[in-house]
Amino acid sequence: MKLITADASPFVRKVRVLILELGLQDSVVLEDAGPITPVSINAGLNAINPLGMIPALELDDGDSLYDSTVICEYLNQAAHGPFFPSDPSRRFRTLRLQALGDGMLDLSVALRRCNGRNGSIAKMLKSNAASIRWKIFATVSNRLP
Ligand SMILES: N[C@@H](CCC(=O)N[C@@H](CS)C(=O)NCC(=O)O)C(=O)O
Repeated sequence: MKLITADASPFVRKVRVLILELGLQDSVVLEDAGPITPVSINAGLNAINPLGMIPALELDDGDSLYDSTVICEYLNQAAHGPFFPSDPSRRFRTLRLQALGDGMLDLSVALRRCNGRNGSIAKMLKSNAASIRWKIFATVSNRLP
């Protein structure tokens, strides 16, 4: 399998942590995606993920998977890992925890794009980020999923 990556991507790091946890280092080759920007097309990446986003996983049979949530669940199943339980109650708590983490990562990516910018969208995102961070802190410290 080949994981299409970029060093700065927190979603790629999430998948790479799972690869280490599952002991799959020898089964997954890492390949840098090359230049990715929101306003340009990376043809090689788009052939694997029409959304043009990383991480994307190329399977040995030529098929591909994308979105870190799908990739993580696939890798866990391939390695018979413990991270996505099948019991419904535990499963949905796990998926909720993943959604919480992904929400924080989405925010971090959006904020990085605002760096050094002070337009109205950047200002709105920064103030949303402060509010969301406060809500996350309050939620997580009171009742961890
Ligand atoms: N929901 C996606 C989010 C992935 C994502 O935001 N990737 C960013 C890099 S951290 C990306 O590829 N951005 C390229 C773009 O927006 O064109 C996942 O979980 O895989």
